[in-house]
Amino acid sequence: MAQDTPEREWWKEAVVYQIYPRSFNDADGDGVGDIPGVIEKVEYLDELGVDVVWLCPVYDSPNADNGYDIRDYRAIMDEMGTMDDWERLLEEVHSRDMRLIMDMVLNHTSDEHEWFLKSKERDSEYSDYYYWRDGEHGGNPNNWTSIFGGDAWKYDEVREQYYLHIFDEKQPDLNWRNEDVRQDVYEMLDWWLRKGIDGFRLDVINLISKTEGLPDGEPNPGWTGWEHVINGPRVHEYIREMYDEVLSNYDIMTVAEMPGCGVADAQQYCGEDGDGLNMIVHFEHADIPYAPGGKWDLDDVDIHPADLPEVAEPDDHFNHWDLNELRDVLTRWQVGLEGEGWNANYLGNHDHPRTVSRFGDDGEYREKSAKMLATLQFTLKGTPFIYQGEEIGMTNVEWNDFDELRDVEAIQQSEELMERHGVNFEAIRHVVKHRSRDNARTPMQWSDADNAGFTDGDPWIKVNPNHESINVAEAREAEDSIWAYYQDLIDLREAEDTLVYGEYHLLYEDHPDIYAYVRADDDDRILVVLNCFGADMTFHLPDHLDGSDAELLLTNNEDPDSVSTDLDELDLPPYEARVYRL
Ligand code: TEU
Repeated sequence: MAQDTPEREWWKEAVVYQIYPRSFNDADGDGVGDIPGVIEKVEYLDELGVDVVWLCPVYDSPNADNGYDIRDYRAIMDEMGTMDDWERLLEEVHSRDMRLIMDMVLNHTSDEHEWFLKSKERDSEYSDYYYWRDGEHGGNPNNWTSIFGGDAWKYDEVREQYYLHIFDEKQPDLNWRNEDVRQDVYEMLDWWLRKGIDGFRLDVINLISKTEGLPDGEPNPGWTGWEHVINGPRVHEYIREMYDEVLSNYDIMTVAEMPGCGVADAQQYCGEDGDGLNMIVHFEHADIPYAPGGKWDLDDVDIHPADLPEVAEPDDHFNHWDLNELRDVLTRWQVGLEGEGWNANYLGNHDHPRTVSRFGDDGEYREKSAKMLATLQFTLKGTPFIYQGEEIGMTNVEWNDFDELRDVEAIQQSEELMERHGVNFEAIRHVVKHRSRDNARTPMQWSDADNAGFTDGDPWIKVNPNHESINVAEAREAEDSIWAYYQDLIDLREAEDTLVYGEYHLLYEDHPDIYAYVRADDDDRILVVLNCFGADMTFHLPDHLDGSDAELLLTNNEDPDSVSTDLDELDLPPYEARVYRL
């Protein structure tokens, strides 16, 4: 692709690494990861080869939802360090030619935010900053439920009204219809941008406009009311305004997290003539292993006290996914945004169980399948996002006791499940194992030392016992580790423009095990072939492509030198990944 192609952007060429700071590295020994801990690891990130660090919330917060409940947008949470620490982090990142993007939560604040405290006192300036309503027939103003379980309304004794909270009751929704709210938000965003950051990851930003009148929703086993909250009537107007007034003034990257966003919506949010956002973190592939009502819709799971102790479901039940479904979703986004927008390619983050446990095999083929999944992520068109620990193939963990849970969603949903079915934790333990967000939040495994080298203190959440064999120190010793493979992938993407800008052409539309596609520019073709499961497969190059001069660019095969370039008939061992230049 020619150097002067107008669609070239640094954020398209970048590799992003997501840090959940609470679980990343603890420098002061209080058991909670912190900003000085991140600073200690900037060098590590540089060596891995990442370009952009996305820092999950570090703002002042009472931590009902680990920082996604912000009490003060302009201050750093005590546990995380100080603003000076944060400034130092920015410097450290920039001095290595990397960039920093901040996670920003604008749909809601903490109920301890000054705006909310004033709002509930009916302070004239702030009275209308949140959704306040009188009750209906002695109950909630409508039938909406919270994403975390339970009702979406809470009665406030001071104001004697109910307020809306789509997430936890400590996360009241901001009323974006109020222009003062919007102006305050924009000013705050500008304040951060003036500090020199390189962009934002915008939390649930497509939830900020609710249907006028807040009508009842269709009852839904997962989340009632979502159709009045997601992609609401004025959402494009608000985002466009935010872009025009603030974001467009800076050369930044904007990653918008959007549950319930389809590719047609995405074209509007981030397309050429869209609202100005760069890319969308959508949920269409991430939600595949879940029932229609979402990850905690468990009507299809047997939970009967009588079944104990045989209640444990085979792991397959929870992680079942169909390649056709995954390929359809990814292809829809690849094709739908071609020339129209840009994809954010992730498989896991802090809200989902671990990638290799969901989409790969975290037993026998852990290393091989983790590498295969990473190959998928890095060779699709879009910006790849690594979630901390993916680069060493971290896995889910057993949750043996209710008291081990830390995630507000896992706790609330488990309580609801136990109550609904009249069972104890033992009966739903297997559900939590495959659904809890805590799986992704166990501490980063730096070494085989106590607490995985994460902290000298008592970790705030349990450490996965498998850190004895799965850890960074070990991965960096071994030449063919997952870690080394990530480095290779990053190098490859940097070297091959076609992997960044080339078009995606799907091959093998409905093969149940093999996912294959070509990335193509005018004069270059790169073929990606992935055996997604644990059986041997054979791949045949379709007739319309010429594989006679194929050159192997990368493989996760244990013996790369033995790998064939005969694409007419290619034997693929379990979880094999191959990248060829045609
Ligand atoms: O997540 C939004 C969201 O809708 C889902 O991730 C949801 O929390 C869960 O996965 C449903 O099963 C964002 C943040 O990423 C998450 O950590 C926060 O808890 C949430 O918003 C509220 O701010």
